[in-house]
Amino acid sequence: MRILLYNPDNGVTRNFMPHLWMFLLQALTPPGHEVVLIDGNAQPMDEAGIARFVREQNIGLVGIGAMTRMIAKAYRMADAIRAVGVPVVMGGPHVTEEADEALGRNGGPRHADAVALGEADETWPRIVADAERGHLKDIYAPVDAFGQDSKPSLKEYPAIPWDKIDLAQFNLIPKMVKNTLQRIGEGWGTFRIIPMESGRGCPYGCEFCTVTGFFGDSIRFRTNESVVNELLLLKARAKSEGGQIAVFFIDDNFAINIKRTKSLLRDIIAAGAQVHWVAQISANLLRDEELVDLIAASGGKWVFIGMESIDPTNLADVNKGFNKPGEYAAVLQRLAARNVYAITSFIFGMDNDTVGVAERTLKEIRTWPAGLPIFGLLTPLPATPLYKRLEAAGRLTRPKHWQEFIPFAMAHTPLKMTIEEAHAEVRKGWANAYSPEAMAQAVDSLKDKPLGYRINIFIARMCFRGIYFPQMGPLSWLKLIFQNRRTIIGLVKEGFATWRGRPSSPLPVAEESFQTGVGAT
Ligand code: B12
Ligand code: SF4
Repeated sequence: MRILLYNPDNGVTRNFMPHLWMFLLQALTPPGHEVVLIDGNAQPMDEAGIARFVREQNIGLVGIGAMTRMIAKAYRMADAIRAVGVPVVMGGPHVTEEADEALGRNGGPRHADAVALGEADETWPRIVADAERGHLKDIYAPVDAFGQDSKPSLKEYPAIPWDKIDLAQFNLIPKMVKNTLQRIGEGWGTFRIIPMESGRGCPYGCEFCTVTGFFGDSIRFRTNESVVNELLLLKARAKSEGGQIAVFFIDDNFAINIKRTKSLLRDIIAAGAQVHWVAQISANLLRDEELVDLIAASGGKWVFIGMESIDPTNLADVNKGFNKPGEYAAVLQRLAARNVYAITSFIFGMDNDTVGVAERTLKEIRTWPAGLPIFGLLTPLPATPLYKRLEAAGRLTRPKHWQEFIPFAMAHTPLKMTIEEAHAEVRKGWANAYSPEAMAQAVDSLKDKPLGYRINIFIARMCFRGIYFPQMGPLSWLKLIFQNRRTIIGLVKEGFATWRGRPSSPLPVAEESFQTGVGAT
């Protein structure tokens, strides 16, 4: 049977990174089937396009995975596929919580023939076998022999065959410069950010987050050996095709068990498996100097920190009191001292937020080392404690907000400001943090570092700006380049001067500029 695994586009940004679930399920598919992957962010498709694809490619089963924000698109695509007679199985965090919606059991239309609840590592082979026999069940739940909810152990993690998978759709290097760049230094013909997990689960239970409910509060880890081998495979692939890779450790809290993280990082270093990597780590765990040393030595370049708010009352409200705003600056300095920078994520519209929250947050950010701030709105995702609290309080203004997804729009009323005021605060956060002046300041703040760091922060910031401001077409990029022309001219001049000063090393900038794991959003 030919199986298509499809992830819908998020409708806002191009994907800088493919989704891990597709590669994982591909690796877990029993022999005898062929699995095709399409990520809508890399290969945009509409309903007619996917219906044509499944017919022409003789696809016998389609698996669709989606977060809440893409679910409306996922349902439309599923409807189009089912209309041409091909069964659809859906999985992922949204349908796990809203299985009745996907199966049309709550009064709405049916979108999926089957739903895989929770982690599907163990149910997927059964789903494939049932689909082949034409006997798909409605629901596949990961349960043990006693019918109890069971979480897959990651000790027997499958080897994802990165050396063989067709990754053409995930190359971030534009086609027109690919051939030229392939010849630069160690080769830049391809640049891919690859998702990898080293563990699952998070005990912290922040109120707005799906993770503790979905993956559980006890953490399961892969063996160090399996992670190291995967890194080595990816490294070898990049080398063999004259390209580069960076890895995004998608663990929700990569250092949740500091002892184990240190041991993994030591093993990576010992095996020479370092690649440039990004990971999510909460600020409280970055107090450990030795951990930060190992992060830097093992290739860590960017750390995503869910700071959420600079107001301790807000943090306590969402059960994230372990974040201490008073230590944010010190944590970022500690990272920057090792040339590791941070993606700092903030949520506005929290219950203690008032008008002016953006300016107050920006004022703090300006005192920190250069990084990549991002601003979102508190969003009640299905089945989270936040959703339940707001629902009980009658505060949800759009209880089924996912049925009509609107980027950066609240679905409930904050306590101390209006929805419109919260939207204006987010806009202000993005507009100020990514203004040409802020871009220039970020570049300038790294003036004592090699040029590559300045180029990287600039490119990463240009791309991150696109999370909020639509900049998908060439025209919007041209406008952006024009607005930032002074910084660009400065960097080009400096690059030219460096190149002329170091004739024996023809392309030093390219070598240095690969400092960031985050290429484009
Ligand atoms: C990596 C990641 C991202 C990446 C993008 C995704 C990517 N390219 O990988 C980035 C950093 C960009 C990102 C951004 C956001 N993310 Co995110 N992200 C994650 C993260 C940390 C890991 C995802 C992952 O690969 N997990 C590991 C795989 C193995 O798990 P999985 O995807 O769930 O797949 C398993 C099962 O769900 C199931 N399954 C999944 N799909 C399918 C399909 C089929 C057919 C079947 C059978 C089974 C199946 O089987 C898999 C194996 O067991 C998760 C948290 C988490 N730990 O999962 C959040 C998470 C998915 N993100 C979340 C959110 C909310 C966001 C944002 C909206 C945050 C924001 N406010 O801006 C943005 C939106 C992004 C966008 N523009 O679309 C939520 C989604 C909750 C929900 N109900 O939708 C999660 C769960 C975290 C949370 N805080 O609750 N994210
Ligand atoms: S620490 Fe991160 S992953 Fe864990 S519950 Fe909080 S927000 Fe979710």
